Amino acid sequence: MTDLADIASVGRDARRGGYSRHGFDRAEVELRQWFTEEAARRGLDVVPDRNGNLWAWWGKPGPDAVVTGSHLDSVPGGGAFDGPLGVVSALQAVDALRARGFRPSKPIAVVVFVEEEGGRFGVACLGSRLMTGAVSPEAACKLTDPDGVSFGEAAHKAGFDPLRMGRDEQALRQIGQFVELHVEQGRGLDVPVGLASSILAHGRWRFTFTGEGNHAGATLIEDRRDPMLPASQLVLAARRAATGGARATVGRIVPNPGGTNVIASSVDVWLDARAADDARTREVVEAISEAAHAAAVEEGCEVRVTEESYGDTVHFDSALRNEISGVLGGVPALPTGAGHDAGILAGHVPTAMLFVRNPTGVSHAPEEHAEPDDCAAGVVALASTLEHLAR
Ligand code: HGY
Ligand code: MN
Ligand code: MN
Repeated sequence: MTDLADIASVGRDARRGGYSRHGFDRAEVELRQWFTEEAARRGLDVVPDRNGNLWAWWGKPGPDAVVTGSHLDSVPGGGAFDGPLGVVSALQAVDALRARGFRPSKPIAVVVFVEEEGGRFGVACLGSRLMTGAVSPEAACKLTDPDGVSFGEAAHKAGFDPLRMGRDEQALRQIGQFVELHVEQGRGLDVPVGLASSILAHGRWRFTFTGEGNHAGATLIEDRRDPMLPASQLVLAARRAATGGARATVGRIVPNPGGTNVIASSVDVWLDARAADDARTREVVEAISEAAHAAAVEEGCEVRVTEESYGDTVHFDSALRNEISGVLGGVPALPTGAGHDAGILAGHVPTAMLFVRNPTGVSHAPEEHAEPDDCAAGVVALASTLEHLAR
């Protein structure tokens, strides 16, 4: 908790509440600096990889390492635990292992992935997707933030060479197992620690509605082609389509130009849709797209849909999960609707996730919270897991 307190003032968002810490922005760069100092204080060698991720090594970097860690960036106005709890718990687990004189027979690494939330450049898990090749460096470096700054420029400014980015075979070969500790983001865990069984299929789609910008007062209703109308229909269609456990969310609508007395000329709407499998997710998005197109035609507007990111359902490695559950004396396994870097790595290396109880289940909001005793239980569980895997 003192480590979390150390960074509690970094990236506070006075307007939204909570934290806004995004890939390579000032707050996240400050957190990278904090992580580097904390790792160095423990004698861990911090080695940035070529995709913007940081690796702190206990032992010489080598194949079959036991890797843990998470991310330090947040959603806009996010909570204090989503991401940082996994990084801080990893450092605390190293301390606990050192305190009991454990000497790992394999390298152990604590990794911090960049832009996990996609809060600045729009694609979630960008650092782990670049490392696994799930996103090409060309596509990633072209992504821009709301001010038009590209990921490539921001990465370059932070000391990374965009031309060297891309699938990192060496980094992947070094990972024997990856175990990410994370605050639970729903209300599925009623004991201090659990394990993840699966992640919903999920993606992000951008809908751009185009009509005719005009004067809010001088334009008769019958003369309007107002893109805000089909945009609003999309929001309602998303809720209608999200049945049977599926989820569909519009959390971001940006009218252009965005004046109170101006009929927008275009409106961008981002849809986040998730469901138990690929077919169901696509079905939900299809239903919403149909409603959006019909509403656009009704209002004399055009609409363009772009899929910005997508990941199929993740089923975590049951052998590794059962092995860890055994080490911990049997903890519940639960599915999650939240995406994680562990979800990206699960397709490449044996991967598991430890969850720490979230008493309210609220996440991606300033009210996100985990009790100190449960956080401590998480550190104990992670330390036991690392000791078992690296013995
Ligand atoms: O959106 C997610 O599920 C994750 O927090 N990036
Ligand atoms: Mn998150
Ligand atoms: Mn997270």
